[in-house]
Amino acid sequence: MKFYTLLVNYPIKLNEMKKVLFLVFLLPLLLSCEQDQQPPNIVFIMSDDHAFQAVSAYGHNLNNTPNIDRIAKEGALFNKGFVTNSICAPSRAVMLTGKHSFINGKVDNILDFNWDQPNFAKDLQAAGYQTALVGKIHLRGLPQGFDYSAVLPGQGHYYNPDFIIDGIKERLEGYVTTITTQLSLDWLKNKRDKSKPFLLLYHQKAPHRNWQSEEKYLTLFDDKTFDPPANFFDNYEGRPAAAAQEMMIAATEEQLAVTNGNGGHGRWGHDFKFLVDPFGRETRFSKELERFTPAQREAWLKAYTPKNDAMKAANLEGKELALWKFNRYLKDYLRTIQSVDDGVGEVLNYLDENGLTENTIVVYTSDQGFYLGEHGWFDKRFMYEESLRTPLLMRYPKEIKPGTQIDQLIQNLDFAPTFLDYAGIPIPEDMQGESFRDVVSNVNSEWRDAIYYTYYEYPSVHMVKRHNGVRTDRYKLIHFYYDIDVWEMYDLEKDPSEMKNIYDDPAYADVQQLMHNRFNEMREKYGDSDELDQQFIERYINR
Ligand code: SGN
Ligand code: CA
Repeated sequence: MKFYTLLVNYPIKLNEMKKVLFLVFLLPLLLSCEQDQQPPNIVFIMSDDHAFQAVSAYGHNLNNTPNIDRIAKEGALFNKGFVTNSICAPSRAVMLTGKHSFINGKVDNILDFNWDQPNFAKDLQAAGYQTALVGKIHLRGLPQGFDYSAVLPGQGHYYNPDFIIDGIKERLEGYVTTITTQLSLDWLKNKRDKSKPFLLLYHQKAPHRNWQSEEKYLTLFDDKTFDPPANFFDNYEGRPAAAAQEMMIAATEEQLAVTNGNGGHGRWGHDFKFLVDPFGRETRFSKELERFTPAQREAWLKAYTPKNDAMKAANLEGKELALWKFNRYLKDYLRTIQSVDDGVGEVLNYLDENGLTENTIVVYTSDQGFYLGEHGWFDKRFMYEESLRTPLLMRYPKEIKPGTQIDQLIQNLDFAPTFLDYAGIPIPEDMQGESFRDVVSNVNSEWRDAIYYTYYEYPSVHMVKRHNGVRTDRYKLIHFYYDIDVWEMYDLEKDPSEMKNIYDDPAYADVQQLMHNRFNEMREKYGDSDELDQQFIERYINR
């Protein structure tokens, strides 16, 4: 306010009008300079199950995400952003605590998360930040570390979702992605103390299964036919754990009949949106439509009925049927992303319009990657590339040059220490991630050369076996255990789609030894062990 006082009192012979002009044009500038001296604000945008293949900045030509892309255009695009455990709630627990699943205790979607432990939002809050969490968090209990929280219970619903707002549940009418954006903007505009720096976790449910799109996008991509990835018809040779999964887009009727419990492979009702399947069997999808308002239901049926009728009339079989299912899945999935991208645009606009762009770190990422037909799959969980890797884009004009590309191995473990670093808060010694602040500013090229991975939720929906492993820039070693004892190794340079398990290939004997060493080093470094694996098996069985 020093400048303001100076201006008002300065004894120059300006008439009142000129003085007003100075105040109108100069004051906001000076105030924004003062704001720039504050620690940076943080908008951490996370969507659920958003594959990097479906962010146009990565160049896969499936869809257009101009608003998400803008973050990388004006900042950095990470080509090697990974998770430590490719499943929702554990990923969020890692993001909050900066610790691996086996240390923070939230190893799967089922066991409880202990909110009493430290997390970076608590640290920022204690340092004077205004903090908010809006959308999906998938961790039971009242979120700790937030001045305001509006979260979906569990997975949440696409249409007319319940939200738990500061601990009180209420049903809101409308589409979940839009509502999550509105609640976030409302907090930014009306609910925070604007004299303080802020942290907003803006976390979308979309594009999580079962991919219900907003009314205005129900027919987007209707005129397109997508080709599946080259390994869509994978036969899983040499990879028994991959063969045992239940997450096929185009499972046969026989495979669907033996699916283990609820969920599993792509289903006619829930996933492909048929009220009556092509064999004349009623699905349970009509139950899901009961949540819709009459107008939402009408829009939905108007869009899907002709498409479903045409599909039935075509009597598709075999490969053609598989490709039809692939297209139905991919289009619904991409439609939900369009609304996510719209919301990102609205939040970026808010920052622009309020002079906040310069001093705000914006991150866009997902809780894990996702299969868009690679190996014939949807879902995630495996340590194979498409679910291990996430989209990761980041903008902070003060430190990151526009158009930066980052090829270092970054993990979701690194978010907590990175945010604390930017905020000027000491990073707790027991956090296991590293701040990548210098990496993204191209200041420091020293960085890790391998990442460690664990996955625990088995037996469960999708039947992905327990495994852990290590990935370097070029190689990946995976160990599947519990009811199987299988090692896999991949040369990502020669075989980026991980079709050939080279673990027993004599030509790679040296690499195998090196990777085993790396694996053991990693387990030791982070404090993981066979005993811990066994403990988590017992906890799971006795839950
Ligand atoms: C639900 C989904 C699964 C998904 C898990 C975990 N089935 O169970 O397909 O793998 O969530 O997803 S659904 O029929 O409910 O859609 S996660 O992202 O929350 O980990
Ligand atoms: Ca998820």
